[in-house]
Amino acid sequence: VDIQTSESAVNLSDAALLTAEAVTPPTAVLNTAATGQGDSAMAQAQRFAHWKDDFTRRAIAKGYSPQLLAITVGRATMNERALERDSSQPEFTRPVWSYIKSAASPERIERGQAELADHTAIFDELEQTYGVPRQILAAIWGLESSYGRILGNHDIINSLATFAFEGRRTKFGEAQLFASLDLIQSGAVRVEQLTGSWAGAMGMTQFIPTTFRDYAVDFDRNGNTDLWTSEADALASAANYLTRSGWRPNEPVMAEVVVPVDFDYSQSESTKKTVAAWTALGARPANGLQFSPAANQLEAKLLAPAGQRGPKLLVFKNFDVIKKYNNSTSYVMGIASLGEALGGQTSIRNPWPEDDQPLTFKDKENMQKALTAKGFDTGGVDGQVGPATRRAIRAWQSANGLPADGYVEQRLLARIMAP
Ligand code: NAG
Repeated sequence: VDIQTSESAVNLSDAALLTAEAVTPPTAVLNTAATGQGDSAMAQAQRFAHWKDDFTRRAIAKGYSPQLLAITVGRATMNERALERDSSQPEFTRPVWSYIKSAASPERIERGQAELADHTAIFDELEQTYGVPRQILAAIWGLESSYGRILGNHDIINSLATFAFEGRRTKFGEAQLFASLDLIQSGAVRVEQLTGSWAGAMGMTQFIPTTFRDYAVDFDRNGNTDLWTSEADALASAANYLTRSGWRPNEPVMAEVVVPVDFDYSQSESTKKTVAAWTALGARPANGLQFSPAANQLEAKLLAPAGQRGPKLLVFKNFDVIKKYNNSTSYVMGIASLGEALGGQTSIRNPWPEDDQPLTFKDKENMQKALTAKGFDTGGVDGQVGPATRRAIRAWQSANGLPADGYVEQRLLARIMAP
C-alpha cells in the first residue's frame, strides 16, 4: 500500500492547515525499543549525543567543514514535539470536502485577492518568467502559510536531527540535514534563518531543505534566497519548482464533469484518455458548457474523490505537477479550488456527500483484512487507503454488482465486513 499516493498523505509542510489537518500517519506502528520510549531520558540523551558525533564524522568525511558541523548538528537538541507529532495516529482522515472548505475559505479568498492586488508587479513578472498563473501561486502561498502569516518557528536543524536520529523518518532526516548543510555552505541562507514547521518545511511556501537547495531562487537578486520575508523569492521559488516539475502553461489543473448513471467507474483514477474520449463515454462539463477543441485534445484522468455520489473531475497533467509539491489529492483540489475562487470562478459545483461517515484508521485496517481474506489483495494491512487498496475495493465492488468507484464510507464498510 503506497503511502505516497494515499489520500491521507497530506504533506507535513502544510503549515497553514496544520492545526486542523491530519498529518501523514506512520505506515508502521513505531517500535518502542527503536524510538527510545522506555529507556531513561539519560540513555536517550547519550544515544543522541552519540548519533551527533557519528553524523559529524560522516559529514566531515564527505567534505563538510568541522566549523559548519559545529554551528548546526553540533549544537542540535532533540525536538520531542516533532517525534510526538510524527508518531501520533490521527483517528480520522479529514474528509476531502472539509479540507477543500477550509482551503478555499471566504477569509483565505478575501486575503488572497488583497495580496494579488498588492503584488501586481511581482505576479506579472512571475507569469512572464515561469508561465504559472498568479492564482495558483497565490493559492500555494495562502495554503502553505496563510500568505506568509504562519511560517512555523521550530529550529529546522533540531527537527531534522531528531528525525535522522531515530524513528521512521531517519532517511528523510538525514537527507534533509545534508541539504541544510549545503544551503549554508553555498551562502544561500544563514544558519539562523533555518526555522520552520516541526517537520522541516520553511518559509512562505514551506520548502523542505532539498527543495530549497534544488529549486529556490533569489528573484529579488539581493544575494540571499529568502523564503521567509521576500514574497518575490518565495513565489518565484514555488513557480520555478512547478515549472521544473513539468507545469504546462495555458492548461487547466482540473475540470468538474457530470457522467451518466451507468458510468463505468473502474476507468476512474488511473486510466488516462483524451477529453474527447471521456466525452464519448458521456462525461460533460459540470458548468453546462462544452469543452473547446483544444481541451478535447488534452489527456486527463477521471477522479471521483468521494465516490459516485460526489463530484467527478477530469484532472490534467498540471494536477500531477502540483502533487509533486504536496502529494495529496485533497491538497491539489484545495489549491485548484482556491485558485479558481481567487479568479472569481467556481471549480466544484456539485455537492459532496457530507452525510457520509468516514472510516477511522482501525476501520481501514479491518477493511483491508476483510478484503484480503475475501481474496481481494490490498497489498498489506496498514490503515492507509492507497491505490492498491482502492484497486481491491473496486474489484470487490464489481464482484458485488456495485459501481466500482473505490470509495468506502461506513455503510459500505458494513457490507464489506459482512461474512
Ligand atoms: C514536500 C516537498 C516535496 C517532497 C515531499 C516529500 C516542498 C515544497 N515540497 O514538503 O518536494 O517531495 O515533501 O518529502 O518542499
